[in-house]
Amino acid sequence: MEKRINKLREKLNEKDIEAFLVTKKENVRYLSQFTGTAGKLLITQSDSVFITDFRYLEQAAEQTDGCVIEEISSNFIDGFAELLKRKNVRNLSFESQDLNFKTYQKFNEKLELDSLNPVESMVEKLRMIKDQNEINKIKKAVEIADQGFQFLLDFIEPGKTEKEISLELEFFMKRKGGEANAFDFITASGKRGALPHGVASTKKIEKGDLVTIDFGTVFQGYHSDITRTIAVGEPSQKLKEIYEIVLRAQQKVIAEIKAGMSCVEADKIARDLIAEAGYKDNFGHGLGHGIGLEIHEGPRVSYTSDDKLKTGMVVTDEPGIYVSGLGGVRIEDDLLITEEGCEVLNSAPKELIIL
Ligand SMILES: [Mn+2]
Repeated sequence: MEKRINKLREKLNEKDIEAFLVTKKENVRYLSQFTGTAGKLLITQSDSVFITDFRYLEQAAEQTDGCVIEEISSNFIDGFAELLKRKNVRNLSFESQDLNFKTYQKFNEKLELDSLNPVESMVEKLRMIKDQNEINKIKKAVEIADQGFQFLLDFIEPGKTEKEISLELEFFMKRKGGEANAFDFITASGKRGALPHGVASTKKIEKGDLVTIDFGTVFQGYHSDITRTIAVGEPSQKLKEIYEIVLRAQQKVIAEIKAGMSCVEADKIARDLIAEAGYKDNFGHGLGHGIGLEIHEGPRVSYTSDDKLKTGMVVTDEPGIYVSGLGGVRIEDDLLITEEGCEVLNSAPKELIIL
């Protein structure tokens, strides 16, 4: 973990940051390995201090390495003011996307600093590139999700509700070692398939429906994210056509995506193909996003992104076509970006399956 903290320290140096308070749970976990809920990290040029309360002292001692543990139990702000004084910190930077306004006001009032400075996405930028240890955890989360898809093929049938499907899928993946749902699963069947984020409802699966299931699990903190669309009974010609277009777009991305490409270019691979097929206005979201300790993290793979793809990023490839009143199709895999291209982490089948 010291390696990660040292990398962060280099960034702090570049930006002349004297002391940095990390409060976002996933960032604290990334830098310290601490999995509890109450922990903060104070990083200065010479110190890495892990701050927690009495409930987590033992866990912090067990999980963290490379940091000094500091207990602040009763009154955080007074204890923190004292710690900063002891470390001679005069200028403190904080994570502007995480620290709430009330806490900021308190810091302003009580810390007696020369300056209090907002910093954006500093640790998140480091987190975009995964090391081997992180890739292994994502792979395990993906493997469990792929098994979940096989389970669905046996489970889905007309008459079952979308909610029932989501619930049984959750139970199955947790039994396989998933520790939590990566997000509220989307199970959208028939016309509801036109809702890109249609969470499972009480609608029953009917013959002729396409069913889009977007789900994932968490393994040792790391997320997987997969979408498959399957047919229950013979779908209409139009839905079959849409399926083939989405599949071609999804596979074209796999064939062409690689390190060095901008995220806008990657998005364009799928977007152009879908537009040429006549569905330009039916693909309203970006191609994908990074996954890791969070289900949505950098880079953003979309037509408005400033990010660039680099080796070691793990991103989703999830084009879709949604037609109001008819239904929709989305197909999603998780990709590890490499020098020459990408490694597809999922192995669940993608040809149209008709149950
Ligand atoms: Mn996704």
